[in-house]
Amino acid sequence: MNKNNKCLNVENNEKINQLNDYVVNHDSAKMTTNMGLGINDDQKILKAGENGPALLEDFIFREKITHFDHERIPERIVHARGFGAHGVFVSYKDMSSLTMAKFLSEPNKKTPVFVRFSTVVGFRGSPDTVRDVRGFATKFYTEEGNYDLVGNNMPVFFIQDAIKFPDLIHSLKPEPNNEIPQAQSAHDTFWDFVANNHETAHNVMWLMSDRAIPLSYRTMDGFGIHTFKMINKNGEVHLVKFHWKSLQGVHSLVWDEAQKIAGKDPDFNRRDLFEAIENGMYPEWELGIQVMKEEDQYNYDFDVLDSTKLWPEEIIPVQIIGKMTLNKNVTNYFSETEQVAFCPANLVPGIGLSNDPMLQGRLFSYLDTQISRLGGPNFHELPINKPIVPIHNNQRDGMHRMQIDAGVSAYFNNAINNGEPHLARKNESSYDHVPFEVHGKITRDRKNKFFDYYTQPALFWNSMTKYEKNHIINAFRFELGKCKRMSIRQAVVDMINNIDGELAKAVALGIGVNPPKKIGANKAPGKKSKALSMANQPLDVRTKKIAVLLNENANKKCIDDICIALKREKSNIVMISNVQGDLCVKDGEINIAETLDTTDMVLYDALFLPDGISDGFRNNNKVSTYITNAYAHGKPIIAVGDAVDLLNDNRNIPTTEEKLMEYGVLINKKCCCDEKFIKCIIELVGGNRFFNRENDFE
Ligand code: HDE
Repeated sequence: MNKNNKCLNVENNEKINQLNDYVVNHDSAKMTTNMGLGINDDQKILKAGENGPALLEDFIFREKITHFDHERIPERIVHARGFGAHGVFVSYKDMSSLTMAKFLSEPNKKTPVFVRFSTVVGFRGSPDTVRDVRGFATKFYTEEGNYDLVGNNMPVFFIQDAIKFPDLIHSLKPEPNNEIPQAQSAHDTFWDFVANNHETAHNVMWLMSDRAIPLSYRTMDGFGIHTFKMINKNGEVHLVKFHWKSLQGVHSLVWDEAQKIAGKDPDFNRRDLFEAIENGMYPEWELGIQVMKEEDQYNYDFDVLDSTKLWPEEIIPVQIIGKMTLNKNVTNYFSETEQVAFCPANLVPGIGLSNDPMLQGRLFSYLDTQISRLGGPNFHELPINKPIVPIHNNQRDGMHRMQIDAGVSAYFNNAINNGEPHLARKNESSYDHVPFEVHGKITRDRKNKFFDYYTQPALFWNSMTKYEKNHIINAFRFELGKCKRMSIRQAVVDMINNIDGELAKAVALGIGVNPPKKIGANKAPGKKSKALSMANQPLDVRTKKIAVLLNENANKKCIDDICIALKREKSNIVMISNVQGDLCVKDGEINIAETLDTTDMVLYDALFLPDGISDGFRNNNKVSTYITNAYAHGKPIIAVGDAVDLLNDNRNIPTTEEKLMEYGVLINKKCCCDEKFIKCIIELVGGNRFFNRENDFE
């Protein structure tokens, strides 16, 4: 078997070796044309005399420019903005009682993976931190072929039927007359779609929640959304939903911060993932499944084929079956992340499809879109898409065919090639569609439970803490407040009234429309699901970014004591002052990485104001903006020695000592940093945000 079409060893992560075979290193290399001809000048065009016109004859120029002219491919219609990384999936246990999928067949089985995270709406160059659903697409390179789990960071979708997808996306994308706004749902056409398609209610609640502005790709969960099937060797079928549970905890930005980051660092989420992997802080997710017996599917108040409904985890618990670690950045963004092609129809034996009308439509769309995006039917041969098992069939030719198919028979049955490639034999892995009976008339109708649009959104609303509810109300007010047509605002308020009347009233009061005439009763009275809230998620101090503001009066010992302890915990410390370079402070030198202008507090998780800086930074507007933003966005603040005075200047920050820790402000006027104080810092920096600083909703 030749090198390019052989079975690779999954244990040794030979997928990476396979990719490496394509990596070209340009070190110590002579420049050539694409034909291998040596080039000694590619900076000046060939001309008829020094002052003369350029010559068409200059094939070196023409080749360079022609390639440049064609170096863009169409961006993805949705999920255009994304970032990917390689990793490995390790199964925890033998799942063969549920599925014959080999990558889940024994404990500790390793499978190489590639994951691409994305936003949905924005163009390829749009900012990372917009309010949007995030894509969470995973390609498992298994020994039975590629398996793609193409999910999102929310467990439900906006619509119930694939045929409506173009309508949804047309309403979400910038409006067609002026292509405004970019990467935003806050405009008339989206909310007009929502108001006239109430099946969107559930996903809209998630979109208005903090889940839509993740702090990091590392701090998001993932969901396969649809119901899938798991099939074991005996042909027994179970219904499953897939979950990725972040071991970093699920954490988000706050809206004001997210908007500011969109300008200060539009690459915020991709930079975070890239740097975490470069620094060896590999993010991890556990794979979980919810399992339902086929015969139980009608026992619930939701339809398992409805993508706008979740299976409450309290009713059907998530069992954890493996762990994924992302441990390698791509070598080339375009070749890998841009050219990767996912498809929900990329399945392995043991995993099957349900009749969810969304999922069924997706099976068609993904393959279809790749053909125009990647320029033909051979995109599976691109290194990132290539399985780790050999490919043999009678498909031939097409744009950019790389495989050189030997022999004269490209058909089946044949005798010329002894009937090869043969159909998989009993002892060889192959895919069977699970047989099941279908009754009924051809119809476009749906079952009744599909039309219950409001119960699960109410469950979501009821499960939120007070601050999460406030954030949702604020988000609705922001988004609807951007709609020019008052009739759309009113229609959405009336729609939310079906979920919870108090929510509808609170939204209406902020956007100049009437609260509903009759305040609606909550649609899921007394019901909650703890799994839906993001509050009290675990979080640790590793990879947290701490901004240290300093000037020439800073006390170096104080900085060293605290920073060394935080670095030991694998936090990232960034020194910020008025100018970059080495700064002479009282008792030594400190290298300044950023200035108050080149960076911003919104890019950090905590603020440290060391002893000595007070005089130099008093009345400095930039410094007070750092402090104000850190406080407004719920971030821990540590102030030592005279730097405590800088906090006292900010009227929002509590000054009563016993309240300080409760509000995440840690001060030490004595400027000595004993062990107890440092322990408190680590606990504070490693904890959650302090949303109790926010005003209650008015
Ligand atoms: Fe997608 N979706 N989608 N989608 N989707 C695409 O495929 C589509 C849906 C999701 O990082 C496109 O390769 C239809 C649900 C992700 O490359 C396209 C419907 C979920 C990604 C497409 C849906 C997703 C895509 C665009 C309605 C969560 C990015 C480029 C039935 C379970 C994958 C491409 C990546 C991408 C179609 C709904 C997730 C146009 C028709 C539900 C994560 O084919």
